[in-house]
Amino acid sequence: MTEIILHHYDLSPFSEKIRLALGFKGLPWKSVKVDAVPPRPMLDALTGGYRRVPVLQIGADVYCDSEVIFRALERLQPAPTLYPSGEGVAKALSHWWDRATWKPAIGILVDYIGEHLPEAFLKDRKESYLGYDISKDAMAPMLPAYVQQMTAFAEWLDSMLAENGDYLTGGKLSAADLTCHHSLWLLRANCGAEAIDAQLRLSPAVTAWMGRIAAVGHGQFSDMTPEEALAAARAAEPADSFAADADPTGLNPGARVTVTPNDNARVAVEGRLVAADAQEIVIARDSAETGTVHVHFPRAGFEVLAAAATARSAA
Ligand SMILES: N[C@@H](CCC(=O)N[C@@H](CS)C(=O)NCC(=O)O)C(=O)O
Repeated sequence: MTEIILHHYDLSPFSEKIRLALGFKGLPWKSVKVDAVPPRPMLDALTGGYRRVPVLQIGADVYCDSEVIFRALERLQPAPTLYPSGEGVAKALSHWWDRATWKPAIGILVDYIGEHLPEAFLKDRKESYLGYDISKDAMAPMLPAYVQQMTAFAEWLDSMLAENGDYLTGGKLSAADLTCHHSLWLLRANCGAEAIDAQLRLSPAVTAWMGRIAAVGHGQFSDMTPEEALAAARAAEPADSFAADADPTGLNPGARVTVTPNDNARVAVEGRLVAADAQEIVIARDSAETGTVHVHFPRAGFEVLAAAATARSAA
């Protein structure tokens, strides 16, 4: 099997979801560490400039965003499934959690450790990623509101566990568990579990569930250099593993399109449309460093437009 390569950094909670998913599926993987602050020229060569982490690479196929990475892993190895209660509930829960908790979680995080974050990190997050200032001083006035949001959401997790048993969507772990774990993991790991459990009123059921998710582990992995990852892309042909029915907006294969996240880090990646359905879009890109790669994105949370239309709307 072609190697599974994860481009990530340790403190990235969205990467933690994927490390756990690889452990859960028992898939061995290669770890390529990227800097927490761009530039990341070798990763850009693979993705066409998508500016977030994690990115998963399997040969000449590159998957941007944790949702489509889950989908790729599920295709590669269906069992054990990440969707034991169906895809809809797990994906909807994940989409809500990722978007609703990210700003509150960062606000609480910087209250504990904000003074240790380098200036370059804060500048990058404001100017190129989130669009707002995440320094401790800037976020402090809203701290009570962030705690209120996280406390409300944590009670919903408790209610799901009371209803469903060991995991959020039922008796078996799903993608929703790996997602809802991630921002609490970030806070407990960096601010102290005891302090966070008390501040966010995490119930014993929620903390026991956190323990069950952490126990999944990251599976078997070893380091790889970014140069080796680029060589792996060059040596491979993109796979035809994605059987697309059709793009819901009538974009045709071969069309030049841009794909842009609709929440933050709004960098457009341009390429030739290869395949699309309601859940996933694949574009082809060519470069000397990588050869031809297929770059995959989810549809939910991303805007796909004809490249000419993007140019017009930017003008
Ligand atoms: N929707 C994306 C969100 C990814 C995301 O925001 N990742 C953070 C790190 S946890 C990031 O990219 N931060 C800015 C950066 O590292 O450049 C996903 O699910 O993968």
